[in-house]
Order: sequence, then C-alpha cells, then structure tokens
Amino acid sequence: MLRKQAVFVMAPVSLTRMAWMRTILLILIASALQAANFSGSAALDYTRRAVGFGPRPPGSEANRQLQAYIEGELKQRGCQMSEDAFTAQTPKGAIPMKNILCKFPGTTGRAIVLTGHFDTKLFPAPRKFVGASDGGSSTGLLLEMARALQGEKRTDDVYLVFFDGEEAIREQWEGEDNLYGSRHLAEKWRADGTLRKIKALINVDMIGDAHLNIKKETNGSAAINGVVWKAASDLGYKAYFLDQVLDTDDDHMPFVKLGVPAIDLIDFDYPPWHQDTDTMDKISGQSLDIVGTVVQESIHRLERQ
Ligand code: 1BN
Ligand code: ZN
Repeated sequence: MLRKQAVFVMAPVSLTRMAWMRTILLILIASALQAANFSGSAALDYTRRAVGFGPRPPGSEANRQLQAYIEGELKQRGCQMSEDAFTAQTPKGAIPMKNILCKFPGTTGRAIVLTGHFDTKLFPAPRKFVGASDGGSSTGLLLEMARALQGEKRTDDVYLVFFDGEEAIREQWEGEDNLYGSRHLAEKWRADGTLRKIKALINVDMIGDAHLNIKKETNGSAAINGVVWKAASDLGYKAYFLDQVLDTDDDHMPFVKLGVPAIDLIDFDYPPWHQDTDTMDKISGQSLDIVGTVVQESIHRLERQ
C-alpha cells in the first residue's frame, strides 16, 4: 500500500526516469549480446577438435576432413564463406590444396584480414606430428574469432582466412616449397584488386604455447605491430608481447612483399616445434584467450583508423 502510494505521487518524474533507465539498460543488453568477447576455452576446444583429426598435411584425408569441419562451423556464423582451391606443384608432385575464407562485410570498402594455417607439416611414418600449436592453435583461434565477430557491427570488411599448405613439403624450409596457400591468395587478390583494400593483415601462428611470449616480427608493418602491442599493453598483457624482435618467414610474407601492411604473431620460442611432442598438453586456453582478445581489440581499433 505504502509502495503503491509512493509510486503514484512520484509518477510524473520517476516514470520518465524509469523509462530512461529501461532504455539505457536495453541498449547495454543489446550491445552485450552483439559484441561477443573472444573465449580462450572455446578456442581451446576448437583446437582440440582440429588436432583430433591427426596429422593433416596438404592432400591428406585428414586435411580434407578438417576442411569440412571448418566449413561446417563457419556456416553457422553468418559470414560469406568462399574457397580458394588450387593444385600446387610441389617437390612431391601435384597436390590439391584449399584455402577457406569467411568474410564479415562492412561498409567502408576497406578490409582487415586475420589469417592462420590449418595444415600440419608432413613427416614420414612412424612419426605422428599433430601440430597442436603449429597448425592447431591458429585454426582454433580463427574458429572462435568467427563466433566472437558474429553479430558485431562492422565498418570495415573483416576476412578470416584459413590457409592450407603453409608448411614445406620437403624436410627443409627452402625456396618456394612453403607458403603455398598464402602465395596463391596473395596473387589472386593482387589480380582482382582486393589487395588494395587491405588496411591490415594479421597472421597468427603457434600462439597456443602455455608459456606464451610473442616478439615483434621485423619484416612486418611497424604501424600494425604498434597497434597490436598498444592494445596488448592497454589490456594488461605486456608480459606476453615482448619488446624483443624476431625475423621469420611465414604466411604474412607474400602480402608484405606485395606492399600490404601485414604482421605475424608467432611464439617461436617453443621447444616442441616440429616435434611429435607438439601436443595438446603443451598449449593453454589462457594463451589463446590473450592472443584472441588482443587481436579482437586490435581489429576494433584498426576499424576506427
Ligand atoms: C612456422 C611454423 N613456420 C613453420 N611452421 C615458418 C617457419 C619456418 C619459421 C622456418 C621459422 C623457420
Ligand atoms: Zn611448422
């Protein structure tokens, strides 16, 4: 009774205020629903699924099964999916390869591209190389990023690209026997004009290491590295994005060579690199969470540039 009376007396003012509060609350709920934060544990689950297919060198049945899995997941994300299929001439003959692309369209005519590879390095039996960090972690991060970006309001186009054929087919990393997928897409995008639209390309590789440390790759764009390192620092992740440098070849390089502002986020300080011990127990959801969160924040910042 008392309550009712109070409501009645205050009605003209408090109803207006309540209406405002309700509107603000609805806006907050709607934006929370729209912007899904990257989840490291979900990325870890995706990585475990990818690694579960076993060794996944280009042209293998497991590689094809993983492609089907990636595409099945992306179909639920409402992005524009496409394939870049080709036959690579390798030291072991012609091998069919396929990059998988997922585009979240924006309105500016500019594009931000996040890439990583899903193939694993071929090692002859009896070795069993499953690449938990090297091939698995990039796949898991990209799949979770597709979920996190779904429903976000875009200004720039955001492409997620899953590269095949990153690894050398021969034992040694030499000449043109590597980066088959990224070289193919860079050339395709040079020819069709997409390359000119790219504001930034971020490649992730081997980012699952439980002892995460990422150095600045010196061939990459200093400006894009600056955006990512600043985002990492602002988010409190300075300890994982070191003020040290590293020089490495990777899937960003075909784009760097064509003038695209591109970088490589790689934790190359990883003892199980190209060993059969690169297994799920060496990687952590927290590392995937840190890199995924920093990359998602960097995408938002790049969109505002
Ligand atoms: C990264 C993961 N890479 C291969 N698997 C590229 C690379 C090759 C990096 C040789 C350094 C040396
Ligand atoms: Zn490798």
